[in-house]
Amino acid sequence: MDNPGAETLAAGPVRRYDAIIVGAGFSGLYQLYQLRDRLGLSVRILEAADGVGGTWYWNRYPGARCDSESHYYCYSFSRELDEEWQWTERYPEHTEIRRYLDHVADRFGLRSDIQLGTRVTGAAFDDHAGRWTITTQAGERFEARFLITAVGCLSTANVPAVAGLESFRGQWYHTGRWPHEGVDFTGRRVGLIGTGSTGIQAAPVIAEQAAHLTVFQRTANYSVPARNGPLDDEFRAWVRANAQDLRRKAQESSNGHPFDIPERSALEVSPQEREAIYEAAWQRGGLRFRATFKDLLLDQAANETASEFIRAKIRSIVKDPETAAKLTPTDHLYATKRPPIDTNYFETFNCDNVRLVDLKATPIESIMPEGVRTRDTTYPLDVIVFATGFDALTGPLLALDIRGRGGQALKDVWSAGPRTYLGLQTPGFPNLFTITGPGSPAVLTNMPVAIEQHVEWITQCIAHLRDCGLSRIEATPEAASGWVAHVNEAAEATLLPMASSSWYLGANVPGKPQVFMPYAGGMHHYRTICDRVANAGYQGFALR
Ligand code: N01
Repeated sequence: MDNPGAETLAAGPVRRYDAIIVGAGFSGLYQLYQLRDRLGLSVRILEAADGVGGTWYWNRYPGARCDSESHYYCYSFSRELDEEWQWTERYPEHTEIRRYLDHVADRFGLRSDIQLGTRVTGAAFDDHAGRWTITTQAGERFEARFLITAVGCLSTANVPAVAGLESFRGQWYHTGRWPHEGVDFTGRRVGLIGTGSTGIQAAPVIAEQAAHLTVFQRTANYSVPARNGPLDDEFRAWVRANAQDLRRKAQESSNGHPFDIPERSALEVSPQEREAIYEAAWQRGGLRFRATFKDLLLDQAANETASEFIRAKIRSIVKDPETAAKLTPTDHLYATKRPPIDTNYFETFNCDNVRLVDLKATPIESIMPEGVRTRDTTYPLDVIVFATGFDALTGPLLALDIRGRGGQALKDVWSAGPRTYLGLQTPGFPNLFTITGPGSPAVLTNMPVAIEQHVEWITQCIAHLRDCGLSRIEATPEAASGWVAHVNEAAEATLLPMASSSWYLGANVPGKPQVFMPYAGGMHHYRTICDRVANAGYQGFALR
């Protein structure tokens, strides 16, 4: 490497490193640890926020907690870290995840190499020097041989361009940029727009405090109870005793959860047996509901049995039949959009201070000074909460204004949708690695499992370059074309592309190319492909 182990201050204001990492969430922290402590490189993380945590730094909305269970929504690379950290709840709340990541940053001495409050606004590759120049909002400049984006998949807030928002007399917030001091809803009339995982988590908590809550729903959603609760010592001891097995199971699974997925079809058991299996999964709670049968995302008729089970639950929980009908999804199948889990979401609509507005029947026309105006009514509000999701996967990357060889902009190269090889690299952008980018399993997995795989692969790849006296790696156009075709093929083999309103397809952001972005072939399969590519001398990449 150019300056192994040391930061070099070149003449002028440019600071040089072996690698610059953008983002200090789960992926950035681990990537720093690997490159600095395992390879001895000089590395700096540039992070826009004033603290570590990535997604969890920003998502502090009421009810924000992880949908993966705490004992596997965490790193697995350090046994000591596992042994010293104690999770308190089945699903960790955002505060607890931030405490965990703060602990990781301290425990591994990472903070000295993290520069907070630093928003990257540009990155350009100098073909002659073979280096990236990274610029920040404050006008700082950095140079590095490797640029690694660890910007998360769901970090660019999607605030719909509703006419009149600026005229609103009350306060409005997006859940993904929640104020640190919190929001007091006491005595206030709140409008919540959006019923994805976030809106479904937030609605019951807001309803408990607010004078009145109006939920504006565009697409009705399926949700399964989370059944959150405190963890006890017996469970923690079980996790400790089975840590290796849990880790192996998560790594060998299709989506990074340590679940046993039975080798049975939903269609090969009797209706009574199927009902009993769904009922047990409903009582147990969580994303494991999706793992009750092997074919819920492969066979429409099999999926319909799960979808109908949840629809019946909604009808049985929600007392007002008209509200229940509006809350019942009919335009897509269960889990073809990211499945939420909840604590009393459907029950919330039985409260006197909660009402549901079906935006399919009466779309929002504008925001007025006094509230939200739909086609037939104005709803007076003091606070509007946008739980309207993110410009997922590509949004955070394009915001960096990355320019590769010959000055070509990533946004132009991806104008018809992302084109990557393994989700790790894009032709024309040498030495740029993307952690959990489009074309990788990313958002279809329990993220820490996908992140650890990516970080370790990138680290091994950079070590390989160094050991071979090479300085550059770039995906070939042929390999990227082949991979894009494979990503499409993998999606088409599932029911996932059938949900036309899914953010997996970019459908939630007006004007975004509609392409199925994550790799649906399974994390275990993806890991095997990445290992095979590396073992074959980085097949599909040009090295020099
Ligand atoms: O966002 P979403 P989210 N007018 O895009 C609606 C992760 N997550 O923040 O479905 C009116 O899913 C939109 O309607 P439609 C998780 O991966 C993780 O809830 O597009 N409504 C939808 O109802 C999740 O999937 C955890 O028709 C508009 C909602 O807003 C991802 O984040 C917790 C609208 C947006 O739903 C995103 O979830 C929470 C408009 N103009 C979230 N635009 C964990 O536990 C959008 N909507 C880790």
